[in-house]
Amino acid sequence: MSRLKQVLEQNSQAREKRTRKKRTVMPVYDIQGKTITPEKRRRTRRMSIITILISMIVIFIYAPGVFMKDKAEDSQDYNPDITYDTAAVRSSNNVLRDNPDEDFDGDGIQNSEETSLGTDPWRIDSDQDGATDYYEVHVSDTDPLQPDELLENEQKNDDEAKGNRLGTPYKIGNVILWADDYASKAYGSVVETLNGYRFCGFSGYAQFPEEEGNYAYRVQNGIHSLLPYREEENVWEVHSGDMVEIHKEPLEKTVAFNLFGFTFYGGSNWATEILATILPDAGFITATSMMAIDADPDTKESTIIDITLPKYDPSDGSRFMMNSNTLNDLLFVQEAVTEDGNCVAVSLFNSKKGEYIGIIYGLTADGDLLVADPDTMEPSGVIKVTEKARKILDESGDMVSMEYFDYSGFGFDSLNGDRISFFAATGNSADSSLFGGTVSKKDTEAEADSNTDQSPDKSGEDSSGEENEEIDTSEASSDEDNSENIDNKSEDE
Ligand SMILES: [Ca+2]
Ligand SMILES: [Ca+2]
Ligand SMILES: [Ca+2]
Repeated sequence: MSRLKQVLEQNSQAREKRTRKKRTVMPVYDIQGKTITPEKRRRTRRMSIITILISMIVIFIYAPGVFMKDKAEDSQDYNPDITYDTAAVRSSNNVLRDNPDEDFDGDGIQNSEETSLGTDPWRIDSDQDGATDYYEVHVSDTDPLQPDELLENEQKNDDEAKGNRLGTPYKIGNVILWADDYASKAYGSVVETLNGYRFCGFSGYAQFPEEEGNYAYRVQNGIHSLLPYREEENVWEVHSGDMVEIHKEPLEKTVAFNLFGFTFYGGSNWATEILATILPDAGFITATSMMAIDADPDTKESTIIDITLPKYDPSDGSRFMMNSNTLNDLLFVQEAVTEDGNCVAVSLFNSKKGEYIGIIYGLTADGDLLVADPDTMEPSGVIKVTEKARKILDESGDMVSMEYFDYSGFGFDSLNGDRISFFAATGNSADSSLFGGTVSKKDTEAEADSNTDQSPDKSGEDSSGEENEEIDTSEASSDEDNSENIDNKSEDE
């Protein structure tokens, strides 16, 4: 054996020893002190790979939805690049100064007095606490610029005097209500809209006129869902902000699937409903439970007419004398456009920014106002309108429901106190003098018959649903009596 051979052999033996040593299983312990075998280690590795894969799939399915939702919210905040007429701030102030004896908001307080009080001459309730400026200054002797809890106390006292309880049903318009709490009862209201009812600040139970139908749906982002129903009392559970539609027949259900932009619909059954529950509503792979009518939104159409310029004098300050935000004003504009084919001039005003004048030439399917610019006569944006109602203590101390609309668009927002004024129209049917002169509609709330003092909260031993039908509606029909008290002026909110 040569020396070389010997060395090579020794080397290979040593290598083998090293490998053998390496292969020796050294016991490995986990945190609990249990041995981890190689099989277990492999299993753990497989499990973590599967976990990572599943997480990636989950992220892939659900994460885009979060991102897309944010994007959708952003795009709603439509704010086109327009210029404001800042000179209008002075014009508006001049109009106020030159008309000290007028009462622009019709709250019973003259402009000059509003100026010295510091209250808003275009708003009947400057501090938005539900008590009109007149009531606070002349009746309750409270601060019209500091929110007070007058309404809630008034409601409690009123209930006490009449022997009513929180759960006593009452009526607003033709809807019978059972409030969940005194805040709902004192401040909440319901307004009838183009397609149904919107609940504002009210949470509780509602009963709708039977002739309208027996199925109440909440509509949220264009999707209908049946409201929770209490059969014993024949009432529907509603929450503040709910938009409710009444249907005569139950709506047909469907599940909308979307795979990478390809949409298809599956009939509603247990399997599709489970998928709709598991899968997100936005992303690359989605499943959304909806009603068949939600699947084709083309049923509602927008109204668009030729853009024509109404005759008006920009130097005429009369548009600064009003804040035409009542539902009657809105209905008047909608009719002028849809029925008479007339364009309507609108002024949006903010006491710091100034004014933007637009020409309303159409309505979206949802009733929002399509606006064109008077300089270019080209579409410039949309004024989004929302019908609202809230309770107020009017100048005579009556608690009434006031119907109005909120608006936003072109950087203006009624929630910031910005005004809106429809002040001119094309055609003969809509004379500019008609605008702002519409009487505010106030639905009188009627106390329901005290026999029906049965809250749906206390699961009924007897059927109050039948009793509800006995509610005397004669009190509710006093709308007209009430509106006579109202000055022939547009009112804020
Ligand atoms: Ca006033
Ligand atoms: Ca007030
Ligand atoms: Ca106040």
